[in-house]
Amino acid sequence: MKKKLKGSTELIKMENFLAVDDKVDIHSKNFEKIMFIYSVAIKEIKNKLEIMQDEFKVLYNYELIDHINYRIKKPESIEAKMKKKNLRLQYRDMINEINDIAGIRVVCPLKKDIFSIKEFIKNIPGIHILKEKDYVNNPKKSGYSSYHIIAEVPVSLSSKFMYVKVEIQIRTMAMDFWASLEHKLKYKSKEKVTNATSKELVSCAKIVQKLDKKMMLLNN
Ligand code: 0O2
Repeated sequence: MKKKLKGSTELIKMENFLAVDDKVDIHSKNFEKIMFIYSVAIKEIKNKLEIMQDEFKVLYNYELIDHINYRIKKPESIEAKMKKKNLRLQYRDMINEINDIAGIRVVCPLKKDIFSIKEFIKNIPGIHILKEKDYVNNPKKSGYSSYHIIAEVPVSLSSKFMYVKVEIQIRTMAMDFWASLEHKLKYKSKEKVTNATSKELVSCAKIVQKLDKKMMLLNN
């Protein structure tokens, strides 16, 4: 669908921005162009989240958001994820199937904040929510806990306007502590983690859940 917006700004699909049937080449100009678009999407959503963070501090004297991290997925990790998902190494599959090329993480003090933040995000004007994954109420087998939103964020360039996919992860400081360590130890490690270590990690995740519960009670 193509639609004219105000003036000469044209709504285009990200797929129309380049030759999507081309093979993904992480050293090409095309790849650089796409990564630029993802980086603009991150700026757009980061800006909104920072305003939310300041708004709660200034207007309500409440630290809703402790900090915000963001990243563009490394080219090698994009390729690796495409191979793992058995995708064709074409831009079309990369754009349509890899949801976390642009990733932003919102870290908050309390578990209840996660659900407030996700509602505020869903109400941001212009944002399209594509998918939600509640690993807070349903942690992964690994013990991983976080709330994920896959959304399309409006990106405006000088004469083009498009929706770009971003993955937003929302988690408490305690969940973040666990996930960062586990990620270093297991998720990205070349070495196989033993069953015993995996079990220890699951038991640590349970301690994190208890901690988050206690912090909520204390806060109440
Ligand atoms: P990295 O290095 O963080 O980028 P889908 O969106 O359904 O097509 P996907 O992307 O596998 O499939 O979804 P999922 O399982 O929700 O994972 C998305 C991201 O969540 C991961 O990205 C991690 O960042 C994080 N994540 C998921 N499971 C775990 C886990 O067990 N431990 C930790 N520490 N993080 C996890 P990547 O690309 O896998 O990794």
